[in-house]
Parts: sequence; structure tokens; C-alpha cells
Amino acid sequence: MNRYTDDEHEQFARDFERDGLVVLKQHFSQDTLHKWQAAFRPLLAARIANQATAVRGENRHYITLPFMGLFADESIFCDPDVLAIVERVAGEDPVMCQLATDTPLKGSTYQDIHRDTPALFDGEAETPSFQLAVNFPLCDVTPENGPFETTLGTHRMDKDEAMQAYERGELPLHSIAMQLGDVMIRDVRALHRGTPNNTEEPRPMVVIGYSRSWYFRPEVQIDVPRDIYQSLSARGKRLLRHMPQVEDAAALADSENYLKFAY
Ligand SMILES: O=C(O)CCC(=O)C(=O)O
Repeated sequence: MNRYTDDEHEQFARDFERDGLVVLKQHFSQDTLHKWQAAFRPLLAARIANQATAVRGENRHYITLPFMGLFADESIFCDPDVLAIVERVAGEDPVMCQLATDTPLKGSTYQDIHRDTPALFDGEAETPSFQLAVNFPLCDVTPENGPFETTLGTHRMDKDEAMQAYERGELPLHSIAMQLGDVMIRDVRALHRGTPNNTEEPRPMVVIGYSRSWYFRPEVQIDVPRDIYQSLSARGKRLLRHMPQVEDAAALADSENYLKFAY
């Protein structure tokens, strides 16, 4: 059920157009996220032990989540408010192409400022959004455990111009503190970086990627077990329509193949 009205969705979309992101406070069930957190902990440990993560910097791991069990949760990836805002900024009938986590650990460092995707057309920065990340943490995010830092409004700027403005000190970085349950929707073209986690506890941040209906990102995918696909709602099936289907959950990869992140 929607938490927000159409007018409020419109307001979020306007804020998104200006800033390149919006945060929905206390949107997802903390109870559900505590379960994700408990399920993620052994997955993180196993992937690190097997060196089966994409390393995104010192002590910083990107891990695709298996699309099964509690991670294949329509209350999360089909959330009607999130999708209403996604559709307002990136067009109707989007596709879902990514379900993963970014986790800085103690000893992580500042990332270089980057974007997660190149411009759609060379030399044409001023295009509407085509690739969004929906982020939500599996813990509270504080100044101590590595908050995401981002510029505002650079999603609609030429990358070189944005970088030069940043280097001239004209574009401040905003540190996004979040509580468990908060959800951020962002355009991945905004200049941003990960920051150090100075605590003993990992700081997992889930990322769900939604693209414009016709946009294909070969560098990411979600392997969807066929029986799980069959059990989804019409909306869930439609979002995952371009994702490969695998015979069963045992066939889900336990290695990481997403390696090129920064543009
Ligand atoms: O996890 C974060 O805070 C940001 C990570 C990030 O931007 C990246 O790895 O590309």
C-alpha cells in the first residue's frame, strides 16, 4: 500500500530532479531488515573467506545477493512508493537489473569521487535519468561507520565540468546519515564516494538497480531461479523480465562478476 499521495510522489520527483537523490525516512520495515542483516552476516563472512567479492577499495566489498529466500522480497523490490518515484524520474515500466550490497569494514578508506555509469550520449550530459540506485542500509549509518558522501545536482552535469567545479570547491559533499528503515533513491551519475568505516561492525548498504525500460547494463544481472520467478506477482515478473532465469537456487553464483563500477 502507498504511504505517500500522488502529490507527494510528484514533490519527491521534483526534489530528485534538483538534487539527484531523495531519502524516504523510515520506509522499510525494520523487522524485515533485521532479518536481512542476520542473513547477510554469514554470507559476507563466507564471501570474504573465499575472496568472492568485488573489492571496491581497501576493506570494502561489493557482493551480489542471491535472489532467493528473504532476499527475493517483493515488499522491498516492488515497493509502490519507491516504484512511483522511480517511474516519475526514469519513465514507466522500468527494469530491475541489480540486487547487491556495498560493505565497508574497519580499515576502509575514502574512495575517489566517481559516478557509477557513463553519460548516455558522449557530450550530452543533460539527459533525463536512465539508471537509478535504491539504497538502504542494514544498520544505522553514522559519521563513524562510513556514510555515503555525495554532491547534489551533478547528475545532470557534464562529468568533467562537475569534477572541475568540485575541485574548485564549488560543490560541497553531503554526508548521508541514515537509520535502519530509511531508503535513498539516487541517480548514479551524481559524483559521490564511500568513506571509511572506523567501527568494528560492517556497514552493509543494499543497492537495487532500476533502469529505464529500454536500458541494458551488461555489467550487472540478477540470476532468478525459475520457480521463484513463477511465484512472483505480475509486477515482480515484469520488473525482472530481462534477467536470466536459472533452473534452481543451487545454480546461483557464489562469486562476483561485477567489476567495472567507476566512471
Ligand atoms: O558504500 C558506499 O557508501 C558507496 C560505495 C560506492 O560508491 C562504490 O563502491 O562505488
